[in-house]
Amino acid sequence: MKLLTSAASPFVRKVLVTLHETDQIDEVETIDVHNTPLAPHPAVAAANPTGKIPALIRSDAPALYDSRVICRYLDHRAEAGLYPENRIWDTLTLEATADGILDAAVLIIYEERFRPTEKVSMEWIEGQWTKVSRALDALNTRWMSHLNGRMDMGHIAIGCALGYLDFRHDARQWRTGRDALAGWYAGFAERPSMLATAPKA
Ligand SMILES: N[C@@H](CCC(=O)N[C@@H](CS)C(=O)NCC(=O)O)C(=O)O
Repeated sequence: MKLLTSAASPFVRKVLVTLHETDQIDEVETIDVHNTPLAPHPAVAAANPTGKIPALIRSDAPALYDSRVICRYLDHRAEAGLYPENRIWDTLTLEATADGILDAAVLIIYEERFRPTEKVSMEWIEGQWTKVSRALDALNTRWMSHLNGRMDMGHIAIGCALGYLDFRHDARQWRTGRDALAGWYAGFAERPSMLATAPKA
């Protein structure tokens, strides 16, 4: 299998952490690509019509894309139990919360990076940050008992989302007023899978 990656992408990181946690990292060749909304890499566009990474190219079947699909496929392949039946809807909602944080956090970076300066909308950026902030509050108040339980895909996704906030939005200081979540992340960030996949610019 070949995985189209970038060292800065938090969605790619979800897949890499899953590969480590399910002991499949040696079964995938990673191919680093330069991919932006304005200039999708040809290999990415060929594998995923939406032009986004990660995409997983398989030799015997069509490419898979969207981190949620790839992670679920990898879990199924390894029978790793990252989507426990007894709390499946919570697990998927937690993953969706992480991906929602990431969509908003990545769009802020794109707004600043890919739009002409005079067209950058601070109001729009703050609207995106409000989504992040609301989701972080929900995690800190409503999701801590899940996060403090046995690891599933929700944990991996939230770990990657918080790692991305540290990487790209450090100045926003997401930990302030969210001690429970910050405490949980301090432990999760020390997992070997997280240490091995730290984002790079
Ligand atoms: N829902 C997708 C989001 C993937 C995504 O947004 N990837 C970014 C890199 S972090 C990308 O490839 N962006 C290029 C674009 O938006 O055209 C997933 O979970 O895989």
